[in-house]
Amino acid sequence: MKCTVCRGPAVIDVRRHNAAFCPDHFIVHCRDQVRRAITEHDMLSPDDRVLVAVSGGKDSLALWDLLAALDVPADGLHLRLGIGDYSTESTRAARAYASARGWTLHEVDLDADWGFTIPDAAAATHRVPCSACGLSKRHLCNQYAVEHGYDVVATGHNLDDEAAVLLGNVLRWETGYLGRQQPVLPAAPGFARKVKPLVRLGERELAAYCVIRRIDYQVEECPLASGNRHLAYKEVLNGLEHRSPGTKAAFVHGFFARGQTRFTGEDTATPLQPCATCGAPTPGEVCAFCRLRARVAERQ
Ligand code: Q46
Ligand code: ZN
Ligand code: ZN
Repeated sequence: MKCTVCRGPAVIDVRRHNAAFCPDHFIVHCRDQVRRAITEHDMLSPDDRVLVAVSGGKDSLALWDLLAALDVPADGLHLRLGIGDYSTESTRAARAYASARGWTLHEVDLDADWGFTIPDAAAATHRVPCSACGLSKRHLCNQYAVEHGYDVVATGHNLDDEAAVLLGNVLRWETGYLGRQQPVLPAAPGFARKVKPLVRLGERELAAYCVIRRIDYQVEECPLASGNRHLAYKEVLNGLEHRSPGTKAAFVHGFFARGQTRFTGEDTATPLQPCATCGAPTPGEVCAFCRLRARVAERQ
């Protein structure tokens, strides 16, 4: 296998681009894909203060690295979720990465700062842990950004994540979620802009990127992920991609280009007002995060 660019020995093939790359040209490919995503979707302006959500996994650390390579300075925010050894190791990887580069990593500790962990929340809600976890992550990242003057929150959602979420939303015709599934969610009162600069890179590419760049990331999967439907959707999509390379990218980028706008406005039925407890914008009287906190507190 030879590098499509320089004909030197290739270390990875990217079938959907009908290409293979040596380490140096693979890094160039990853940077090009991120630059293209940022430009195509108008994700960032030069003066933006950017906050990267840093879990300590491959996607978020690669994202931070790629943004720096593209001259987008960003601080990190790590949320400590209290998921046993998995969280301890994730925090270690995130801190080690930031301190080796002298970059700023902020932390929010769900247990110390908010009085509960994700396993506590799952037990109190009797639902899969990922619902309480996703809700908490969205709320806390946005709150941190708004309170500390960041314009943008960048997350490490990659092409595989977006394809799996899109398939789930289509299978259930979740029109409200489809209306909000965008590579950029614009800022609104009480909300920082949300961007996903990795939407043009797959999971396998991001793992290879970290190996080539010698980024030490948390390799374990979250032990609470097993109830997550997206794992099954990823398996199905991997099967389709194997038979027909480019399927995932066509599905996701075709949706962004031609499908998504048909669903905008589907979720704006209720006007937002400040949460009575924390002030975050919410359609109800109390926001979902504060309701979650109250449920966990009741049980404790
Ligand atoms: S950390 Fe949280 Fe993920 Fe674990 S509980 Fe689910 S959402 S799987 S990215
Ligand atoms: Zn090359
Ligand atoms: Zn609230």
